[in-house]
Amino acid sequence: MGDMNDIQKKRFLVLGLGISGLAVAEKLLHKGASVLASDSNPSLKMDERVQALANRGCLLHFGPQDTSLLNGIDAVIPSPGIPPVHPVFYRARELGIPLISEVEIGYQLTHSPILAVTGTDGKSTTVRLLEHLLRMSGKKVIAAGNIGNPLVSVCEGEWDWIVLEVSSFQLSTIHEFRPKIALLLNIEEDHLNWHRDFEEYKSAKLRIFENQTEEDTAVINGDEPWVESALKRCRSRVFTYSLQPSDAEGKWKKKKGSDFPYQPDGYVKDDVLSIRWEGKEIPVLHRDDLPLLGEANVSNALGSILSARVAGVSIPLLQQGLKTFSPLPHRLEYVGTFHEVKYYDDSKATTPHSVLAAIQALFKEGWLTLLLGGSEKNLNYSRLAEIASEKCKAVVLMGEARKRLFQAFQQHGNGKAMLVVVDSFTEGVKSAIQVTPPNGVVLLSPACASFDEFHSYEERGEVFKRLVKQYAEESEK
Ligand code: UMA
Repeated sequence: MGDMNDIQKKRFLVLGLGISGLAVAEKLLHKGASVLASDSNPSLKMDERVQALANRGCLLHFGPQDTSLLNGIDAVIPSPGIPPVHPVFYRARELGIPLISEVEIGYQLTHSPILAVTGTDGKSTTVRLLEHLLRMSGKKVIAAGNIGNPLVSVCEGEWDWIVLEVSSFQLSTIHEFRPKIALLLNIEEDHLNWHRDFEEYKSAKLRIFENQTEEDTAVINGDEPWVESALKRCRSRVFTYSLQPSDAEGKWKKKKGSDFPYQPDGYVKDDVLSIRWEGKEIPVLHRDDLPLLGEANVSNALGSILSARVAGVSIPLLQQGLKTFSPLPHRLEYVGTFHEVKYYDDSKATTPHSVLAAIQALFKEGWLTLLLGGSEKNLNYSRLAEIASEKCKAVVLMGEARKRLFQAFQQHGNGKAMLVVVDSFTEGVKSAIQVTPPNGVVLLSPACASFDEFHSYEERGEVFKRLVKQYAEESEK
């Protein structure tokens, strides 16, 4: 992408002035570059940070974005949320104008080592866990990236480690981005309203290893079907981890449909999360001591243990850090027990894959009511419908996706779960409360984004918690 030393001579178009766009425009201006910043939303004109950009010489444009924005531009910085089919991106590619992600700019400007985490589900919890583990061991560390803290805003600080959450959107437009440690958790269908198809989404995720060399480390979930293609691409030192049990002789079973005989470096043995390190087996933590629910979290913890060990955290500090980690809100968060019913807020679960992980964590032969639905991401719900109709006693379908979800349950469900279709989120929560008997569990794990009724998954989760508590108080009166 060229040398960032001649940044002052360049003219950048920053497309989109959300969290990422604002931060990158500020940084480029600070570095002396010329910046034209554009957002399709004219109401942003009055935003204080936008005004500050204008005061520092940034050219601004609001409203419909056409290809004339590219006149005289050397590079375009796309906001991660704007899909690649945007006409300005098309034309830029035709003209040979590079598209450069904000993460790439941050990478070019930093001297600190980066531990990058990507995957479809569990990224943010893993990033926070790694931040906690590294901090506990006395390292100066910051969590950045897709977690909501753009890399460009922190890249010039003096850090022992930057733990960076990277999305497929951000990885699509990297050039030289080369994390010292790269952890890939899982790849499941997601964001098919942005990526052309699953293959393109998967390729974007695998780009996290693209520029690594033998001086770097890749940490890979060995249970994933793409593990072989990832391993073929990696030039870095590789560690894998797996939840697969070993056989009686201690040999690892081959994954179904794969001839790759891997011996994982992280695994669970006799319920203890363990690693093989410098030829020795090291038991790290009993799974019951991990303050996170479900198998998916055990898998992510194995990836985190290996990554943190590579980053220099000792085993005793790893053990202490894992035990003292506090789970993030809206991720299988226990809300409380009201009238003998347990409530869990998993509003962050915006893919079928993450909902399956939640069902697996909470299903115990008892009554489970699942609240499902929200805005559409064009994902495939067939497996979710199959498993949810088997393991849940009731499923409440809501939001923009309710019709497609209903069809999926009709086609792929076993017809055993009670299906309730509602028009609004509030109605959905009330229905879930009404149909769930004492000793049952109500789980909000929507498999969809929240934008049909809310600004964010956080807002949806907060509304869920408020409604549940409100209902409990009302029924006590
Ligand atoms: N816009 C245009 N033209 C368009 C469309 C949109 O100008 O054609 C403008 C919008 O009016 C808006 C801006 O672009 O002002 C939106 O930017 P954005 O959606 O890229 O969002 P940001 O606020 O910059 O936040 C982004 C990430 N958002 C997305 O990837 C959708 C944030 O991740 C991230 O925290 C932030 O950068 C800092 O890195 C959020 C997310 O949902 C949490 N990520 C996805 C996920 O985790 O599943 C990938």
